[in-house]
Amino acid sequence: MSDADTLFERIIAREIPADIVHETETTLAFRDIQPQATTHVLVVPKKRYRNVAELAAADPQLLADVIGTAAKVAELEGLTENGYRVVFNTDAHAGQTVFHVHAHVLGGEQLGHFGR
Ligand code: IU
Repeated sequence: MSDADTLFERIIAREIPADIVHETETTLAFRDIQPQATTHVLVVPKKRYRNVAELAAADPQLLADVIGTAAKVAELEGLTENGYRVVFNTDAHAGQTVFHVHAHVLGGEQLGHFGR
């Protein structure tokens, strides 16, 4: 990938600290530094892809790993009874700011309807 490294490569490499919630061989889950819900955890594949479309096209198993880790995080955080949301912001109109694909796992309260 030609883009400069993102902060997430440095978190995966343990070069900068993060509040890690769960880790698998292929994924890492850590708390968002600016939480948008009572529980807000990011799940990243350790291998970098720009966004979820590129990940899906290149490595569907790794996408399944990311979703599986999101489900595990929901379980660990006590979100499964009342439900939760998994979001992949993809490029400009969605406000993607870090170009290392990540799933947002949001819950712990009643969430507003998404959109604008
Ligand atoms: P987005 O979907 O690309 O907009 O989400 C990026 C998220 O990464 C955003 O919610 C930030 O608060 C979060 N984040 C973080 O948790 N730790 C960091 O070091 C950086 C961003 I840079």
